[in-house]
Amino acid sequence: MGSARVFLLCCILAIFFHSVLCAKSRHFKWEVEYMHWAPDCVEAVVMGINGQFPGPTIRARAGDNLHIELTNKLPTEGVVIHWHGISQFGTPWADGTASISQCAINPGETFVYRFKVDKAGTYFYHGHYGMQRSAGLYGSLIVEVTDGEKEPFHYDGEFNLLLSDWWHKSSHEQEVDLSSNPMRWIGEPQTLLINGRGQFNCSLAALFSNSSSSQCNLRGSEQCAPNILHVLPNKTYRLRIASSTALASLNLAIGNHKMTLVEADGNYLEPYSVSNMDIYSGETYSVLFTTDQEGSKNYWISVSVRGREPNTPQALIILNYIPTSASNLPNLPPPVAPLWNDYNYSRSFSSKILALKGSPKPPKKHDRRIILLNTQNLIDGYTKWAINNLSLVLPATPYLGSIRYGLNNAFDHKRPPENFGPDYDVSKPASNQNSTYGSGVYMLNFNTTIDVILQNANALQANVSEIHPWHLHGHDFWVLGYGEGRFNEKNETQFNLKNPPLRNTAVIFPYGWTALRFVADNPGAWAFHCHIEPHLHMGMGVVFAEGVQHVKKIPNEALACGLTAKMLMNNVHK
Ligand SMILES: [Cu+2]
Repeated sequence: MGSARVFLLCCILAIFFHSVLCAKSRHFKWEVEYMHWAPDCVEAVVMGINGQFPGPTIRARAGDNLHIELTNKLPTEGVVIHWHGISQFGTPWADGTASISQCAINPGETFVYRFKVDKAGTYFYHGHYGMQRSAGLYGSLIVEVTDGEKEPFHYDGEFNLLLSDWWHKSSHEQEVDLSSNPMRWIGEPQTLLINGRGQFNCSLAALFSNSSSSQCNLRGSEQCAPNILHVLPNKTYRLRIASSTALASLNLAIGNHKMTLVEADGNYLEPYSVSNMDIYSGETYSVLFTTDQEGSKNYWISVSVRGREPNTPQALIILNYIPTSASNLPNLPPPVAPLWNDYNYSRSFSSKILALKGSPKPPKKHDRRIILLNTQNLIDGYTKWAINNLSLVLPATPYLGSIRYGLNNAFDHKRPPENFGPDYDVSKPASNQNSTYGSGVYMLNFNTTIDVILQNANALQANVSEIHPWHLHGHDFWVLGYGEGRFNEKNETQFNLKNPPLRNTAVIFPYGWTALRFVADNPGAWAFHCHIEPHLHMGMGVVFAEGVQHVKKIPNEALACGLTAKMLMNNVHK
């Protein structure tokens, strides 16, 4: 029987049984390579896929199986790709984290990522080795609801915006700068990119700006020409937004239009109407907007830096009302973001994000609570980030394989601390700023409920505490609450157990704490880390390992390095 007939039969059966039977396998052949590109009109070298930057957008339906055959065409370095927000239930080796879930794919070699996309939503993928995300290795992954199912909101059309930040210094040079003694900070990005496009040496809105930037004179065919969203009047559109920034926290607004948040990180939200929205690295959203403004005009969509003193111009694209010509620039100045350091605004925005009625609720009680203090430290003069005084260094043998096969010499099995000293003052630089390197592996009992309290603190410099968006692999967690100062067990009474949002990324605000809860029900070894690329690179992460004994046979290609490679060779020669 031909595959078309099998598929048809499956669909007929689905009418009687369940549409999941129609789940499709989707096959992709990708080659990762360096190429010349001008993301912000300045030519540079980017990491692209199949000659594209950003990488190709994947569209699938919930329940589909994806097969991505990834060939590494980088001449001299390994590569992996992480599927951000996908649970990888049953396929933890396909999570795409070098040294955690798999060995990096060597130059010239191919690795097949096989996994199921089980939940509709807005996702993205990106490199997770060294600073390859900063080099431009990212793209969109959109999962639509399965056939016959409906989203809990209506829209007439949709657009996708993948946000990132861009430096003119190469990611390799950035890496060396960050690893130097004394550390050389990478500084603020030169340009913000929307779908890989930005303008460095000109502005679309020079007319409205006080700076000396000249008006862009782009034909539209350039690699840096902005996207234009063409809309019809009196329709509702879904805007999918994902932030793959290496550093920048962002704020997005559509001139004259309100937006309603309806989805975050692949989970539905109680509709939340805003005039602008914050978005941190690692987060995704869907917002709805209605084209109810004067149709003879066009409008700006602006993306601005928040949370750090901005030194990067806004990114702008145009919302074009058909039939108005797209070349008519909006006649009002672009929307202005709230002040970069108005953290009350940021906290208020984040705390109003709540789960849609009927969403899964968190267990009422936790089995274990891990408190993670985030500090900036010096180790032998090198600037690092540390969690409970341990700065993460990744081992040569990926954790998943070494734990699964009981290779005890692959990393330091000493239990990392569950808390930090009662005398530690989070509002001041630490009196003893020394910390050590560690493996940061927390072994979680399978199917237990884990609370994580992320505790922010003062950095090395007095009166400085930064924003850190933390991302968990393999799970969504409930965000139970945010608070200021040092977390206290009494703060538990403030936890929202009624309608906390499920997310895979949550931010800690300066000097504050954020409380998360999740169930350790996904066998594997999962990274949990700050999504700011330089911070992770400087040690800001831990690993949660749970139910690893339930992990089925890990494909050999994921194990071909370190002690697991030795194990494979010994098995072959026995
Ligand atoms: Cu961080």
